Amino acid sequence: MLSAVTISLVPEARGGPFVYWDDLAEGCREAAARGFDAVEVFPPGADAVDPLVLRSLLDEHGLALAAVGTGAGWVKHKLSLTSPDATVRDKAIAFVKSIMDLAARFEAPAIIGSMQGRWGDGVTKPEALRYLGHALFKLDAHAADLGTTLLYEPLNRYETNLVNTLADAVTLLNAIGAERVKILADLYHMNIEETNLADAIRGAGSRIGHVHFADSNRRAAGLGHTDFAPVVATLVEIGYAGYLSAEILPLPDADTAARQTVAAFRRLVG
Ligand SMILES: [Mn+2]
Repeated sequence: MLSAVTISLVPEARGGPFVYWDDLAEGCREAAARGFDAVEVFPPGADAVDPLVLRSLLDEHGLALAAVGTGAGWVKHKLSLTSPDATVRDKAIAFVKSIMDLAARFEAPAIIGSMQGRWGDGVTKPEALRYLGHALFKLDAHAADLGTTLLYEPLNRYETNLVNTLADAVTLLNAIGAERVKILADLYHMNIEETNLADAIRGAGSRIGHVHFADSNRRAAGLGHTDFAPVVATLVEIGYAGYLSAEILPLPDADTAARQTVAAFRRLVG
């Protein structure tokens, strides 16, 4: 397993679970100084990141790109894959594709989290799940064209009412036959929704393509009450070799959160 840390370039997401903010170069410099293997970037849009600049920053600091978030499509542009408006759904798919195109240049996946939206306000649950399945089916094909993968993230009940557990995500992905869509297991969301973290990870098994490494309160691992030992043991058991990416609040400050994460990662993973 490898370590990663989040960098947000989206002012509208302020208060969200990102360690570094606003400055890609500074975020990469700090990530490398703390000893992370990779960065996970949350951009306002695909055109906000110059691939040549990102490439030189990653090379300069010996970092990889772990993943790229698409949440700004919702936070900034109010796009959703399950909007009642077909035009909005199409724009949401186009937004995700543009992020996938950027990420694929770095052999990284894009993440679908808040872009999945929710049912209600003109959309029934079956309709929303149909829209989501349709979107993931199309995006799975786009991932195949790019030779990449896509990450789909179940969220806790306060952030979506569509898919809250890893098991429900497996059911959804099996139903549409998606081959290149992997599940993002976010340990903070799971802490709210799963009966048992280890059992949920074991159940999703090889479907898991990325992990958001956060404690029970969305702070750095070790600053909440999650027991990480069985979580990491189960990730080892299923053969998970991807990232543990710190999508966490920068508390008490970004540097302390980063140092705490690296210390926990080294203690747990070695
Ligand atoms: Mn997450």
